[in-house]
Amino acid sequence: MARLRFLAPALVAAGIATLSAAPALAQTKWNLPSAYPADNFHTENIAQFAKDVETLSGGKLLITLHPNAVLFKAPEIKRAVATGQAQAGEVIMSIHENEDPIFGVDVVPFLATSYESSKKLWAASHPFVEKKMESQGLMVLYAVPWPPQGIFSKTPVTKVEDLKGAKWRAYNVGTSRIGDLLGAQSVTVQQAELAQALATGVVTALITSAATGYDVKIWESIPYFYDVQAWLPKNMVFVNKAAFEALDKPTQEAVLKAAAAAEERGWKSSIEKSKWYVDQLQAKGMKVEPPSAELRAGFEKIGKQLTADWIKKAGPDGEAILATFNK
Ligand code: PCA
Repeated sequence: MARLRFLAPALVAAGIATLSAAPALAQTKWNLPSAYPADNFHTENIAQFAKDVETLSGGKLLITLHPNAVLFKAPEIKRAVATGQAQAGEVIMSIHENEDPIFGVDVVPFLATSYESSKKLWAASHPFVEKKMESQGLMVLYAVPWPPQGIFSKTPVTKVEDLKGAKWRAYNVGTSRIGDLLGAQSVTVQQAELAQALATGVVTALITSAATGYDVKIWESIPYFYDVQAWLPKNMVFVNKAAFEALDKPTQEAVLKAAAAAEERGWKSSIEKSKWYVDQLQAKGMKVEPPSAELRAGFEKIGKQLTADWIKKAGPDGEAILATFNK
């Protein structure tokens, strides 16, 4: 009896919800898991994308964004979308380099270190990434780069040898391998767990953007930042292909139009905010410096090794991308 009494209001509420939500037109709802905080520039851009889709589709497609890896952890998002547990998602492309070298094209050290060259590299590699995603039942909507990657460290770094023995945080295969080549102890930690890993001393050095440094309040445990500008990794927003194809034509067009706008807006805000993020680190009292010539040369040497490895792994596709990129 007590249980019935407990259930009754819930049932009534559910009934009301069903009635009031009865759509005037067929409405589709998508979930979009992402792995970064709600106020990160990538995430804000996705939120705007979702709004645009709602407006452009006349309310026919509603996308709910789930930031901060609450729905799925970063490494799980792509599979969740491929298997239809979510309809769309966002992930850092290079997290999947272990599946296919093509996903690591934008983290080849010193290959594309400016926004301009990153754009060129994306244009050259987009068709190959798209082909791979399609083979997994996915479709790329757009991609946006993080600001250039630099070194954060608990202790001063004037040469690569200073990072020997560091507890080196990695976010993909490439950064983990860099840790190995540095003689550091690599530990893979995604951003959602990074603040804690820093606070507990599990991590003492890492390579990432000033944006992520800012997002995790890195100045609370790390005092040094060296603006190496080694590469600009991209996040991509993608969708389950079958879910996309189930939409009517005008709604599909609304998604594509909103995606094209999101790509443009995202690159613009990454560029505009990249300096702002570095300034914030400085304002919080961090020592922000360009790398010394020796540090830069050391990283370039490691970069050469990783570039050679990537070219070997990526085979003819990699060669084709580099040929277009170098034109
Ligand atoms: N931030 C993400 C990936 C690259 C970046 O700049 C991170 O550190 O997890």
